[in-house]
Amino acid sequence: MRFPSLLVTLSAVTLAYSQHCTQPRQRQEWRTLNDDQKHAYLDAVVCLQNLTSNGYHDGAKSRFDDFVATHQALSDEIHKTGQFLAWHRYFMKVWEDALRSECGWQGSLSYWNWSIDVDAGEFDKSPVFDPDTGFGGNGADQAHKNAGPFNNLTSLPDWDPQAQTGGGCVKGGPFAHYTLNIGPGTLKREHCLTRAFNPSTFSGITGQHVHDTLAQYPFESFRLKLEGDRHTSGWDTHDGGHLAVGGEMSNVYSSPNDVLFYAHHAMLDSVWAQWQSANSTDRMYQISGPSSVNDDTKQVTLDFMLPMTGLSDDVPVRNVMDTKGGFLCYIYV
Ligand SMILES: *[C@@H]1O[C@H](CO)[C@@H](O)[C@H](O)[C@H]1NC(C)=O
Ligand SMILES: *[C@@H]1O[C@H](CO)[C@@H](O)[C@H](O)[C@H]1NC(C)=O
Ligand SMILES: *[C@@H]1O[C@H](CO)[C@@H](O)[C@H](O)[C@H]1NC(C)=O
Ligand SMILES: *[C@@H]1O[C@H](CO)[C@@H](O)[C@H](O)[C@H]1NC(C)=O
Ligand SMILES: [Cu+2]
Repeated sequence: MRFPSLLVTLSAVTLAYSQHCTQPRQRQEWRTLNDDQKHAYLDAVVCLQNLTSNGYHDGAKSRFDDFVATHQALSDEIHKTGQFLAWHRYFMKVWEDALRSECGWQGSLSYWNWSIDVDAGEFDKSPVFDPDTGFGGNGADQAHKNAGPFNNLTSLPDWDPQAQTGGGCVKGGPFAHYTLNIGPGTLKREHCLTRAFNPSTFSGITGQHVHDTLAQYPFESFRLKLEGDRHTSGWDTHDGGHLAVGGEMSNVYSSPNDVLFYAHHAMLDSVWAQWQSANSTDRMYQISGPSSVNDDTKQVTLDFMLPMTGLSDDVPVRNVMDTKGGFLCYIYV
C-alpha cells in the first residue's frame, strides 16, 4: 500500500500547486535577452511614460510617474525596515503587470547581475548601459554631482564623492530626453535623469559579497546584510548598487526614476529567493524587522499589509513570500 498512497499524495500536491502557478514567468539576466526582447521592454517603459497618471499623487503626470511617486511617498517606511524586501518584491509585480496589461508587453522582468561587471573590472562597459539595447550610460560630466539622500539618511563613512564621474543628464538611450516630474529626492519638479558612476561602492556588489550575504541566517541577519545596516560602515548589495550608478539612482526617495532601479531590485529579489530556497521549509516564510524607521515597536509579520498608495491593492506580506505561491508566479533563471 505504500506505493499507491505515495502516488496519491504526490498528485494531490501537484494539483493544488498547478491551480495556482502552473507556468511561472522566467526572469532572466538582462544580457541573456536577445535584442528584440530588450527593445520590447524598453518600448513598454516608454509607453508607460506616455500614458496619463492615475491621479493619486500630486505632481505625477504619467503612469511612469505614479510608480516613482508611490516609492517617494513611502520611502521612510519601506527602507531600513522589515518591509524592505517584501515591499519591493510586490512593487516589481505591480510594475510588471502594468507594462503587460497597459502596454501590451509580453515579457517578464529581468535583473541586472552587476557582480559579473564589477568582478570583470568592467562596470562602465556593462550591457545595461548600452545606448541602443540598454538603459543608456553615465551622466554628462559636470562639476556638481547631485548626490542623493542615501547620503542624507546615513553617514556613509566610506562613500567617496571625489570618486564620482559624470553627474549630469544621461546622454544616450531611450530615457535621455524624458522629463521626470517626481523628485529629485522629496521634491516634485521637472528634471532630467542623472547618473554619476562611483567605483567607491563596488565592494558591495561583488560576487564574493553576494556569497557572504547568502551565508547569513536567520532572515533578520540576512535582510540587514543585504540592505545595509545604518549602524555599520562598508557597502552592502542594496546601497552599493544604488550608489555605484549614482545620480537619481542614489536617491532613496526618487530612485525609480532610473529604470535600472527595477533591474537592480530584481537582482536583490533573486538573492532573497535564492536564500529562501536554500531550505524552503524553514526559510520561505521567515520575515522580521520593524515596520517603520521611526517606530521600532511594531514588527512586520506575515499579516502586515504592504501599502501601495492606490497604485494597486494593499496586500499582506504573506502573499509575496513565495514567488510561485499563486499571487506571484515567477522564477529566476
Ligand atoms: C511616446 O510618445 C512619443 C511622443 O508623443 C511618440 O513619439 C512615441 O512613439 C510614443 N512611444 C510609445 C512607445 O508609445
Ligand atoms: C551572478 O553572476 C555570478 C558570476 O557569474 C554568479 O556566480 C551568480 O550565480 C550570478 N547570480 C545570479 C543571481 O544570477
Ligand atoms: C534631507 O533630509 C531632510 C530631513 O529628512 C529633508 O528635509 C531633505 O529634503 C533631504 N534632502 C534632500 C536633498 O532630499
Ligand atoms: C531545513 O530546516 C528544517 C527546519 O528547521 C530542518 O529540520 C532541516 O534539517 C533543514 N534542512 C536542511 C537540508 O538543512
Ligand atoms: Cu526602494
